[in-house]
Amino acid sequence: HAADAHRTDLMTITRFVLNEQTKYPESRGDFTILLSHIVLGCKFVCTAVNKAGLAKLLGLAGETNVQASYQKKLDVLSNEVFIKALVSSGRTCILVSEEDEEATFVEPAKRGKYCVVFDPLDGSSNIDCGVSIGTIFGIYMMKDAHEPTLDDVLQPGKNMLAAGYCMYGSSCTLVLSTGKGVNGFTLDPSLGEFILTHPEIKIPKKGKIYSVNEGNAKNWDGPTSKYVESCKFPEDGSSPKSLRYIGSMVADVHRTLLYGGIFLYPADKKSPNGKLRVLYEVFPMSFLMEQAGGQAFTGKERALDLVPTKIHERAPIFLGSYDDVEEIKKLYAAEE
Ligand code: AHM
Ligand code: MG
Repeated sequence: HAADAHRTDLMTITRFVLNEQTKYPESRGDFTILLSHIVLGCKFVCTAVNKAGLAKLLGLAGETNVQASYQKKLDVLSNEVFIKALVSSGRTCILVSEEDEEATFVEPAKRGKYCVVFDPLDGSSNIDCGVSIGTIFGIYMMKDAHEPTLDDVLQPGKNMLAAGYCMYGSSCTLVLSTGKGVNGFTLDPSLGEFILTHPEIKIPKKGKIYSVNEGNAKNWDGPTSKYVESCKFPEDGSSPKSLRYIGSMVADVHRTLLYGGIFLYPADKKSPNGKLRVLYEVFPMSFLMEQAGGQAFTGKERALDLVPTKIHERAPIFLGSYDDVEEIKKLYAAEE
């Protein structure tokens, strides 16, 4: 349609968040400003990821990160981009990044009331082969104007004010929740704007896909093994589930959110707390899942109830469609 080609009445992410925030009379635009800085970081990283193959940005940066895995140049760059974007927003006071062993306390002159926890570029094993990777973030608010301490970020996930991720895939997609449902925005490269393309995302109540690194099966516990077995050999006569596993949490969770099913990174004998990080991987994704009508469970409790004691703490995670997570909860309950 000719008229569509000239549509200018687009719901950009800034317009969307402004609309949401103006419903609060006390809102002074701080959250919108913070988010616009996060969005800028995502656009920057998106461009860098797209150019990486050409610009020879790929490869080892010559440093090892706190997780002792090799840090790629794009990881380093993305971390710098987000730290700078967040500090310069003037709205943050504590930043926790997967790439930095210590939290960053913003200097008083640039301080604001928000704490941001993030993984600037997740899916490190997929960087060099052009498979989807992403940024994950969660936002807490300081309760009052005290001197910031680590306790301000060591809060249960249910206290998050907002969470989201940006996926650098076949398109650049930003999925966000400010606690009133989940919305998805796609970057229009010609405009440089994220446009609302997936309003009010709801995860299907039950799905047909399971997503897990089955290479770890040898070391799984009973409930996880039983669950995955039941995905392949269902006892109720239903069809087996399909397996999809990318190995990029953002991409695996994004598919789970849109198509339904379950994503799991369970505990195993070698990693009793699983692999994924509570603050900037487990919490933001669990927040989004619940906001979309799904569930997130650690094998012991509702994921968002967990109270972290260290900023880089790990936890097992089972998240996705309500009914599918309910199954795994039953199996863990039966163990007790
Ligand atoms: P990373 O932070 O080193 O990228 O690791 C996190 C990633 C997640 O994106 C993904 O869900 C998981 O690791 C995959 O782990 P595995 O390769 O053990 O299956
Ligand atoms: Mg990560």
